[in-house]
Amino acid sequence: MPKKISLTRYLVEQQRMEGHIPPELRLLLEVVARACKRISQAVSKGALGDVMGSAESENVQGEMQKKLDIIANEVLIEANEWGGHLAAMASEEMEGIYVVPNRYPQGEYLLMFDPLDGSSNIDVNVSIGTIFSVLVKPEGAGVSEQDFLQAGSKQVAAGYCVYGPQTTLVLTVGDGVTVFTLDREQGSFILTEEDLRVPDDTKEFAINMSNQRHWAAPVTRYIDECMQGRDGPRGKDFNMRWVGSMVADVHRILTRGGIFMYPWDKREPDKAGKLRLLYEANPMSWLIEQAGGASTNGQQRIMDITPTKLHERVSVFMGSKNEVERVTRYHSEA
Ligand code: P6P
Repeated sequence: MPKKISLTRYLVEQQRMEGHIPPELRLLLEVVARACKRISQAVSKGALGDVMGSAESENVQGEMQKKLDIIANEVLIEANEWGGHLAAMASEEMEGIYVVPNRYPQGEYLLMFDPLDGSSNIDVNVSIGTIFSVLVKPEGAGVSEQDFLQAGSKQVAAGYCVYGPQTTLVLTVGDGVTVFTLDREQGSFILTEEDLRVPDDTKEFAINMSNQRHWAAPVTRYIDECMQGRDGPRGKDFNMRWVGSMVADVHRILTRGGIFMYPWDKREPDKAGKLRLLYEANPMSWLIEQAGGASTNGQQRIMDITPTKLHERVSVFMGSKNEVERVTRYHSEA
């Protein structure tokens, strides 16, 4: 167990010692963490807080919005817009970018987030989370949607906060993956794990099996082999987990290994996949890679993909390196 220091002290020490975190980025990360604390409080109230259920509105993805989706989005916007560290924000819950209003100073960073991922689980008290990604705004006057369309390899910070039995913030700035657990008595995130490592191999896969008849052949081949267990070509039995909340599934994989898959399928052949590249797949891919895992879309490294639109979707295979490489190889062999 590392020394029990607060997120604030960790970021100050990282800024002073490692030079990884310029002052403005440290401020950004502290503001995002503070917003996550507020979201955690709203989420934990449940039915007591009149925050459950649908908001009777749809988001840009055409998905029914939960009240907490909108609350979480507003908390992140209000927390970040005045600090002077951001030029603009983008969110799963907003069609266009949110440019920092002229009444506030503009900064050099771009912040993207899924304010409350897995929100279909809100009403049934299953873990959900906030996913965020930080880019540097390209040189030049003003800010536009085009400035957000950078490959995931350009991220300068990425993380998530999972609202489960514990509220846990998982963060990378390119120097490994660090875990902070919310101490509700103190009201602070406390460092609880450093340098998280995803095992190269696993016996656990995460996929929504109800979509099996819609998968492409390489995915069917990979899962069939896992299901054959120790008598099949893999020579070992596998287990399956699917929470239906990416943050919960990826947190499990970062903690004990596994492979998370949300592949393209025939239901919507024109869509690359269900998950979004900029504020779901890219931040989670960086965390997984920083912990020694791998992340592809079946053909290439997800963080090498240059987005063409803000809410671009992508097919996702991420987690234990040897499993991701195997299912990616099956795609190239198909
Ligand atoms: P399905 C949540 O809506 C989400 O975007 C991810 O968090 C999750 O992994 C996936 O969708 C679950 O999708 O089709 O299994 O409900």
